[in-house]
Amino acid sequence: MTAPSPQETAANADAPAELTDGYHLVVDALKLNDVETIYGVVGIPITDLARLAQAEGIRYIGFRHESNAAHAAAAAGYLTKKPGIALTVSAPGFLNGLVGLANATTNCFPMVQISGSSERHLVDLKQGDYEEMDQLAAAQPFCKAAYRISRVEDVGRGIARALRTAVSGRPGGVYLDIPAAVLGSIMDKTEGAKTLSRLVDPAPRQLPAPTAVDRAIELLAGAERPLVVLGKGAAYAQADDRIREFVESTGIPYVPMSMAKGLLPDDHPQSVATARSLALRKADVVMLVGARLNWLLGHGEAPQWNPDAKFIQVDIEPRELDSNQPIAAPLVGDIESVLEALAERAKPGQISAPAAWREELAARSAQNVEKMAGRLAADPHPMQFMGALRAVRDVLHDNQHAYLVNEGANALDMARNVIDMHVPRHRLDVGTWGVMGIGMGYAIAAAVETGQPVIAVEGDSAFGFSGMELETICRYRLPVTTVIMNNGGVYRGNDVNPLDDAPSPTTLMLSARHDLMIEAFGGKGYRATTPAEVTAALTESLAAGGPALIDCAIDPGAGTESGHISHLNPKGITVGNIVPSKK
Ligand SMILES: Cc1ncc(C[n+]2csc(CCOP(=O)(O)OP(=O)(O)O)c2C)c(N)n1
Repeated sequence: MTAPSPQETAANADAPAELTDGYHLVVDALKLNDVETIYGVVGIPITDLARLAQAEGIRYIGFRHESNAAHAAAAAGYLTKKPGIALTVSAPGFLNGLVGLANATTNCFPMVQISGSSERHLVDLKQGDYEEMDQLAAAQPFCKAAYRISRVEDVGRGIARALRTAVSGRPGGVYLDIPAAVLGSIMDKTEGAKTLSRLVDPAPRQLPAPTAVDRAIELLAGAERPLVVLGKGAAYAQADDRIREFVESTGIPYVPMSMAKGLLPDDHPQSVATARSLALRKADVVMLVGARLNWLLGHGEAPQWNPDAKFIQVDIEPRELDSNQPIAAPLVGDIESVLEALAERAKPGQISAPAAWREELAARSAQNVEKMAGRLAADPHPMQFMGALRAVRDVLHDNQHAYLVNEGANALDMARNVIDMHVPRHRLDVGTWGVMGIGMGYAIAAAVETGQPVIAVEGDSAFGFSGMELETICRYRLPVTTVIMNNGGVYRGNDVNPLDDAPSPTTLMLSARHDLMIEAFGGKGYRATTPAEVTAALTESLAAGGPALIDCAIDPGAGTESGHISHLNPKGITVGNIVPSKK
C-alpha cells in the first residue's frame, strides 16, 4: 500500500467530513440489533426519530395514546423474545407510557421505552422548560432499570445496555432517556459508526447446578400426588417441545396459568385445569415452571393448597424463590436448560404419577366438564356471557392460528374457562396485575408481529381504556376483530344509585353501539343479540381479514362484582348495604 501523496492529504483535509447525529445513531444502533418495529406517539423531540426510523426500514406503528403503544411493545416482547420498543415524547407522553412499562416489568416481558426528554440544564435547575421533568428518576421505580444517554458518543452503548438488560435474566421493562440535545448533536460519521455495537448472545442460557437437578428429581420420584403448574414464563421461554416431553414422559398432571393455556393443547389428557381446586388442595409435590406463587396462586397458602406440599420452582431469578412458601428444590436457570438437565439426569421411569392420583383428578374433571356443558348449552335471552363466549370458542376452534386477547372482569374469567387454546402463546390477557387497557395494544402487536388474525374479547368497560386505537387498527388495516361483551357496566349494567337518578359508579351506557364506532373509521361493525349472530359475524370477519368489531348485547344483570375475585374487595360495615344519606 502506498502512502497518500502530500497533495492527496491536503485534498482530503479540505473535503467536508461526513457527519452523523443522535437521531441517525439511535436508528443505526436499533437496526444493528435487529429491531424491526417501533410502537409510539410522536411529538417534540422524537418526531424526526420516528420519520428517520421509518425511512431506514424500521416499521413504525403510530398510536393514539402512549399507554397503548407501550402495552403493544410489551406484547411484542412476549411474543418474540426480543425487546419491544415504545417511543414517547417528554413528560406527559413519557408518563402515559409508564403504565405499559411497569406492567411489562410485572409480567416479565422484555421491552424498552425510549423517551425524548427536555434540556438537562433547564430541567436540573427547574427553570421551567417545555415539558420539564426528571424522567429518569420518575421511571426508576417502575422498571427493571433506567438509563440516560448524555453524550452523542454514548448512543450505541446506551441502546446496547437497554436491550441487554430488558431481555437477559428475568426479562422486564427498561427505560432509556434521550435528551433532545443528544438527538440533535452532530459528530463525525466514521467515528460515530465505531461507537455502535451488536449484542452477542443477548439472553445467555443459564444452566442449573447438577445437585439442584438431582434434588428435584428425588422429590418428584417420591411424590404420590405430583402436579406441574405452567406459568406464562413457561410460554415465554419457547421451550415448547421440552415442556411437552417432560409432561408426557412423566405423566404428571398439569395446570396451565391463563397465558400458558395452549402451551399444551387445552384438551390434553393430562390437563387438570377443570379439576384445579382439587389438584391444588391435594398435590404433595408441586413443580412450578415459570409460574410465581403470587396472588394468582393464593400465595401457596392452605387451605387452597395442601399445607404439607413441597414446592420445586423453576425460575431464572433466584430472588423469586421463597417469596411466599419455602422452596424445597430450587431450580435456577432458563426453562429449556432446566428441563434438558432433568431429562438427562432422571433415570427412565424414575418420575411418574401414580394411577390413583390421575384417576381421582380425571373423575373430578369429568364431573366439572359436565356441569359446565349444561351452562354452555343454555341459550337464554337476553344473551349471557356464556352463550357469546361459546360462539367465540367454536369459531376459534376452527381457526387455531388466530390469537386471542382478553380483558375485563367477567369477560376475562369466563372466557378463560370457556375458550380452549390449542397453540402456544396465542392467548394474551391482563396478566399479573389484572390491568385494564391492554386490549387494543396487545391486539395490534399480535397482528403486527405475527401477521395472523386476532380476536380481542373485551368487557365493555375494559374496551374503553384503549378504544380509540380502533382508528390505529383501521389505519393499518390490521386483521383484528374486537368482540365486546356489552352488559352496560363495569362488571354488571343493572346497578342502581340509591340517592337519585345519576348513573351509579359502575354504570355505563347499555345502549352504546360500539359497532358504529369502528364504522367511523371504515371498519366493519356488527351487532349481535344471539350466539348464532356472534358465530356468523366472527366467521365472516375472520374470512374478510380486516378490522371488525362485534358488539354483543349481553344481559345487564349478567356477571358478578369483580368477576371471580369478589373476595378481594375490602369488606367494611356497609358491605352490600349502602344506605342513601338524607338530602
Ligand atoms: C387500569 C385499571 N383500572 C381499573 C381497574 C378495575 N377494574 C377491574 S375489572 C374492570 C372492568 C370490568 O368491567 P368490564 O370490562 O365491562 O367487564 P365485565 O365484568 O362486564 O365482563 C375495572 C374497571 C383495573 N383492573 N385496571
